[in-house]
Amino acid sequence: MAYADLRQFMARLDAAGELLTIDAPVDPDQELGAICRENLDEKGPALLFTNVTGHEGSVLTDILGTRERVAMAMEVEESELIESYSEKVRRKPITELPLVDDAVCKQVTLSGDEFNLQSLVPPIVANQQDSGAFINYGLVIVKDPETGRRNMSINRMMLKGDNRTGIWSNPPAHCGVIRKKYEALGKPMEIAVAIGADPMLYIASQVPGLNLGDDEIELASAMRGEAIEMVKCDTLDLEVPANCELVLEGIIPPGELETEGQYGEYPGYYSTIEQQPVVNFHHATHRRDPLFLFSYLGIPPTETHMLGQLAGEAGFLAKLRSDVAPTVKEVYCPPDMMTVIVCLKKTFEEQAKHIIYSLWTNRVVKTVIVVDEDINPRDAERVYWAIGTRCSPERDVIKGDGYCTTGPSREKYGSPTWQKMGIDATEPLSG
Ligand SMILES: Cc1cc2nc3c(=O)[nH]c(=O)nc-3n(C[C@H](O)[C@H](O)[C@H](O)COP(=O)(O)O)c2cc1C
Ligand SMILES: [Mn+2]
Repeated sequence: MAYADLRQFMARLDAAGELLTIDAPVDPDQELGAICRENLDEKGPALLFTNVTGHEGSVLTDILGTRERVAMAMEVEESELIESYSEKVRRKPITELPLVDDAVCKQVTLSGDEFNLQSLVPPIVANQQDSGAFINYGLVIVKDPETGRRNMSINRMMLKGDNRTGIWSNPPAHCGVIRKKYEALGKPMEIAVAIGADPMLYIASQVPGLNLGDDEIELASAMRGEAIEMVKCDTLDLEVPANCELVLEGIIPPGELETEGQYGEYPGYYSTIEQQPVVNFHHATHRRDPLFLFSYLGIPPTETHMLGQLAGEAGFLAKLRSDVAPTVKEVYCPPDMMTVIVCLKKTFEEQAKHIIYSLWTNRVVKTVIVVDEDINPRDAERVYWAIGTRCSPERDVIKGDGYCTTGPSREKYGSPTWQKMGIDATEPLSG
């Protein structure tokens, strides 16, 4: 049975000893983030903070921080995780999502003067040099103005006061592409942010390789085996999952950009300050005592890396097997999300290079290492050995340039584009 909502999943975590409740007062300014950091490093449980200074409700974090918890969210054994994920993301989306009138996310309505974003959102400044507090685990729901198709993604939103936030979308991601369409039309973009929902929505929101027009909520429905009930927004022509904790309704005006960031990003560095769109929120609905969901972001491991690793290992294996190398044995994605190690039974000499070029098209992937089938890709020392003994840098280290950057890095030469690297650490076939 699929989880009906976040609370059911939280109860399941609790029953499995995977939830720690922290009743002591915790400062949302860096203290909460520091606790999450340490907890992630120790592969600790999900954390429920019931006493966040300056915030009335509880804050739940790190729900998908380990493979074990992702397996619980997908209702499979940990050993079946990759196989199950691969099968579920290939399911036919459930396109008929029931619209309900009576939804728990509408238990409380805040409109007009009653609406105050600050009273709904804990002011979490996760890392020391973040430019302020961010909402960073909201399900951002928008519609393509040309096709009317819905898109759901996770995008950080910097709190700016006056019910206003920033929003950041990687330009090639759908949310960014759709916003550009509204911008070109000179039209405001309606945006709903659903906070706290069935964990499958978070997993589905991070599935790579979807097409513009693919609705992540329809996919999540297929992945959990049951349609997600939706409810109409009060003030927008958008629908949101009916059982979520909190819904924020707002508008992105065209032609308005403001400074956004800096922000501690998934590669482990701060993003730079840039001009980005803003969101003006004007309305909210929520459950009584809404849970707020937050995800610490920074150096791996984090939830973001956990989901990236899972998507990478399952997705790249399927892609490579159907694309350039049916004889790929295994794919290992270390938690950094930028490196992929492919274990291959090579059938033609150039095959490792084909794999490298094929994986570079993924925007997060930076370094691809290909090893032979006798090397366990998860054993770093064996991988180093293979590189040391089977790779001729002149021919076997290949480089690509001109890719768009996906996050801040500390490369030395300040290139505006991203370079990529491939290491063919396979033996010659004839050898
Ligand atoms: C906690 C978390 C925060 C994220 N923040 C952002 C963000 O601020 N901007 C962004 O473009 N992607 C962010 N992502 C990644 C996107 O949600 C992801 O790439 C998604 O697939 C984009 O979907 P889309 O192509 O439909 O827009 C975040 C992911 C997670 C797990
Ligand atoms: Mn999308």
